[in-house]
Amino acid sequence: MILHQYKIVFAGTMGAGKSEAIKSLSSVGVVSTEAINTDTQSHTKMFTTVGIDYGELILDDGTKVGLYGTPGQERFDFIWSEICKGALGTIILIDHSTENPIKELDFYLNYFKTVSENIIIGITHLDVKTAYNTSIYRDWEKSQIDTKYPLFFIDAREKNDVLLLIEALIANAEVQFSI
Ligand SMILES: Nc1nc2c(ncn2[C@@H]2O[C@H](COP(=O)(O)OP(=O)(O)OP(=O)(O)O)[C@@H](O)[C@H]2O)c(=O)[nH]1
Ligand SMILES: [Mg+2]
Repeated sequence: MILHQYKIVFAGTMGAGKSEAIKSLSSVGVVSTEAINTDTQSHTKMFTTVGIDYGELILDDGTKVGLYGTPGQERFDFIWSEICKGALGTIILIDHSTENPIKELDFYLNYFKTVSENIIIGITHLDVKTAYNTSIYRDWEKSQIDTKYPLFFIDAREKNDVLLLIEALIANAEVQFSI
């Protein structure tokens, strides 16, 4: 029996792993809106999300979680705010191997904190060799004055990593909104 039903949004940089995270978790076939990527300047990957991805996860306690993936490209930002309506919270995924991950993190966080009160951050692609090490996120956390956003290092291809983000988001909502 399903007692609760939640909606959770995946947002963040192009190629960070939003579609992959939903595929890793979903117990039903994912509705995907991927199309050939024409924005190869932003990312060289073959396909990119151009609408909304949808998947579903049933937690051990029977809670049904609707998983909604946003397109990473900024030209689709009109979809971002719509998708967040009625959501329990937003998971922002940032690809550590992009040119300037902190700039991307600030950009997505600044946008999504205006449409979502509950935000968790997941940094992906740590296995890819980059110019930065993970201390940039510790420094970034120290620079955050008002709100502290929980930040995790994950691999979007690993179900247990993505589950950790879902659990953290739900736990945060329990504290914030007594759900
Ligand atoms: N090496 C590595 N690859 C990852 C990781 N997380 C996800 N990927 C891969 O990154 C690629 C891009 O992932 P997607 O899920 O398509 O990215 P997206 O966030 O949906 O991107 P857009 O729809 O274009 O905004 C896929 O091939 C994933 O398997 C990670 O931590 N490490
Ligand atoms: Mg996608």
